Amino acid sequence: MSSVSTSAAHAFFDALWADYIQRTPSASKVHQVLGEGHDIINDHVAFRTFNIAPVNLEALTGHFEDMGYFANGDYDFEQKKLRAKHFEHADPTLPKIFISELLVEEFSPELQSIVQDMVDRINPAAVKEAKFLYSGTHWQVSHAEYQQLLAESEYAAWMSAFGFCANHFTVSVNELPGYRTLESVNQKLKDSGFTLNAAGGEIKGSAEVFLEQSSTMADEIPVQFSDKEAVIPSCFYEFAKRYEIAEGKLYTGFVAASADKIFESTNAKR
Ligand code: OOG
Ligand code: NI
Repeated sequence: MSSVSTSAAHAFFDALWADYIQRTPSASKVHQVLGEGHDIINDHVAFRTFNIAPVNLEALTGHFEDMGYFANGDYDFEQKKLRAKHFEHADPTLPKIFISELLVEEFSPELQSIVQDMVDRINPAAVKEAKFLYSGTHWQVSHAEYQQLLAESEYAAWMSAFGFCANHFTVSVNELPGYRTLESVNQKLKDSGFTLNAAGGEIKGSAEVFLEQSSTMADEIPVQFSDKEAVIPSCFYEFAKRYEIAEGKLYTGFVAASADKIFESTNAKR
């Protein structure tokens, strides 16, 4: 690990966070409620993309490899038609990275054509800069196109509205002073007025799979479509508690069955 790549990584996450809180007003409130003046350590940050050039998963992961990250897990989501990978860094103060991509060819020709039109707007040279990862949309779809995508894939619709950005940051409950359990974190959040994602239960996973996760339902913010403005779900905050797989060694991977439900944090609340 070079200190050059580590300091570049810290600068990257500062910029990514500044972008994320613009569409996630509740993120700063999460820090106030849980942090009470302490720094919050993030377990991981998640990104979404499409499996088509020039923005497929492998095209984006080069930025993390440049920062010193290495790949350490592959995940498949058959029903949602997604695949994902996770990356880790030798510097424990840097968050893990979870990147998924939509398997576009498995959807209808109509969805494929809307997505291809979106991706065609991207300048391939822009993808080669790390700041592409928080560059947002490079296109504008109509509200009807958004609805059409939503009918087939909530993920595709979310991408059409928000593009490239941090989908969520994740509080590391292991490193959160004052809380021993994920239940107590969830209770504090609910008492403070947050709505948790209840898909598959508020707590996804267990000590048996070495990872417990929960998340807020995404904030809802106004988005300007090509024809009109509409209020839709943006980004959320996740909470993760990891368990030891060996003495003094926490599990560093993800759990596909739990992740499958975390994806639903950007569904509409009702
Ligand atoms: C990613 C959902 C999965 C996790 O920690 O399991 C995930 C997403 O919603 O893009 O973040
Ligand atoms: Ni996550």
